[in-house]
Amino acid sequence: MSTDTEVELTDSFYMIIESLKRNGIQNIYGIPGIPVTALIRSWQADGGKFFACRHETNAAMAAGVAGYLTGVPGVCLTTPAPGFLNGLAGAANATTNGWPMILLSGAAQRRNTDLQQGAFEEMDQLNAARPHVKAAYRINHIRDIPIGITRAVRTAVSGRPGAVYVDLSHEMLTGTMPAEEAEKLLFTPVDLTPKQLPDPASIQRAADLLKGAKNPLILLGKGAAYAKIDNEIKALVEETGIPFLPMSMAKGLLPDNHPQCAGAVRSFVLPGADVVLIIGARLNWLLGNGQGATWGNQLKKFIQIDILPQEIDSNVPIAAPIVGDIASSVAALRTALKGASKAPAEWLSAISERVAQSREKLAPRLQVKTAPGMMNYQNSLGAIRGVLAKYPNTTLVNEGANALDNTRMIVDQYQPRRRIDSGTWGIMGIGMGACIGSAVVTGDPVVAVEGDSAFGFSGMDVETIVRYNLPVTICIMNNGGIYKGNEANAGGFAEPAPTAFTPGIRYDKMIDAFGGVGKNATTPEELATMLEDSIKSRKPTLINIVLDPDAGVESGRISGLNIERKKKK
Ligand code: OXT
Ligand code: ADP
Ligand code: MG
Repeated sequence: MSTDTEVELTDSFYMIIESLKRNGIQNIYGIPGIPVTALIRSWQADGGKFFACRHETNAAMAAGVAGYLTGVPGVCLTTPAPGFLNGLAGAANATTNGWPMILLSGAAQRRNTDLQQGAFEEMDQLNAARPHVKAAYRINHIRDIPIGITRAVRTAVSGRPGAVYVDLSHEMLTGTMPAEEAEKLLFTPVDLTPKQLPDPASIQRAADLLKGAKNPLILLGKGAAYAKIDNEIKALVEETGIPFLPMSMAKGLLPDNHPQCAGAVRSFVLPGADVVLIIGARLNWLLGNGQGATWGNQLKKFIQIDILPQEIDSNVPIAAPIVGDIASSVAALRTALKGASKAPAEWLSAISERVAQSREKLAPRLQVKTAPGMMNYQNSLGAIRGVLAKYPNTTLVNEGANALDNTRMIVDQYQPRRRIDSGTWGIMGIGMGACIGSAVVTGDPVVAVEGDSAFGFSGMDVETIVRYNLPVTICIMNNGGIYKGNEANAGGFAEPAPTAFTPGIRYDKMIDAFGGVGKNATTPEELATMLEDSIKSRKPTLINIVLDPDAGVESGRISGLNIERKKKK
């Protein structure tokens, strides 16, 4: 008798599935194909959830968003070469946003790939991934699976979170080993996100600065939302009496209608503040890189809490850096500030007055009447705003240009981590993936407010939303194009302008075709009723919102970043 028949063997699929489970992974998003189809079937057979998407980028976006919302890396599984490359776009987005995720991909035989002999879907995926992820690892042997998967998970969640690529080599995927030995290799990791305590001296320096401030401001970023210390952040804000400004995805960490929220007067508080406490935000393009007109052309005294040391002084000098995790740093800062007097009342009342004015100015614009089929961003979003206020546990997914900027301004958020958007890169294409990821991990309703162009980047995954019966409502802000739908070809030719789509598209018919609910809204009243019905029903729904094709401006609020032609023809 040969040894093979005497020793019970196990295979790499078992080792991958067990290792993922021991790392807390319950869901995988992806697309099957050679060589991972059987792995996916085995995962499902074992009770794991698999969300089969229609494009790997959307699967990877779903995984990234799931990672952001839960703190457990979202996992995306792809086939080699193009499947992997599609997934890589979502992994790069997760890395850029600081979201934990893992991209697992099957790969062609290393023997042929390394000699460039032309294997099926041959590609040097490890090296292609490297610049776009926090780390890229390859598991070459079945014995390395438990360590390899845990290493990926620990890398994804520790420090500044990000995406990790794991190359599942063909040789490894076909491997077997004795079952008894395999069991000894499997393990559950201990303390995946240990505390990273700040230096007490850095806390004292920051507390002293804040105590001496006349016009202090707290800037909350999505790192603060990710830290999930919502009550402690609320306590810091309320104990100090310091006004706060949320970055886009930090909206709702404290409610937008909180008396200290300065969201409605951004261009007053950024130049007006003297000391700014940044919690989990980067001084990148979204904050004028910490300088210039955004800040009144003055260098502020910045206190910055971040887990990544090299984020400090990345754009401008930081007067009081605090390097540590947000939970430990905020706790230490609160202790150091005990007994300190509150922020000057004049500063807060000047802000409150302006916030009230700003909100009053906006209110009538949200009610304006327009002819049927000629809605604008303000009255359509006014309707959406009213409905969402009744369902604060809804996750809002948002992308576009005008569709993005107006929604951020008009729709208030009331709960933490309920807004997912184009993020740090300002990209289109997060839409349907973000809907899938957030619906899966929260179980709560999701409403996507999508520019009609933005929607096109991920639109086919509406079918996935219908197939898994996810409680998602997709609202398409249909102005017929990118920024506007009525631009003519600049040369006066008959072909369309680069920004214009086919007029009068009925996106609602798309979801009809898949068996979901399609609606066409021509007035704010219709829209409000359709949206509320849809949230209540939890049925996958798409509402085509018919806007005036002239509604919208070039590039929304960031038109200043455009480059105009220097020499006119
Ligand atoms: O204080 P001031 O006076 O300044 O006022 C501010 C607030 O105080 C006030 N406010 C309020 N007032 C009253 N009440 C309330 N509640 C309130 N809240 C706020 O409102 C203003 C604005 O507030 P905000 O937003 O805080 O302030 P501001 O100054 O705008 O903030 C600056 C920024 C930079 C932080 C902010 O603007 C921001 O976050 N911007 C993000 C911009 C972004 O990411 N844009 C997306 C990219 S645009 C472009 O690249 C597009 N592409 C190209 C492309 C991309 N991106 N990706 C890929 C993969 N391929 C191609 C494309 C194709 S957009 C696009 C499609 C566009 O077409 P669509 O059809 O999809 O969309 P439509 O435009 O709708 O047609
Ligand atoms: P926003 O886009 O909202 O301004 P960014 O993504 O630019 O936010 O910044 C988030 C910051 O938060 C990153 O610099 C990241 O390193 C930091 N961060 C994320 N999680 C933590 C944490 N738990 N503790 C400390 N810093 C964190
Ligand atoms: Mg549009």
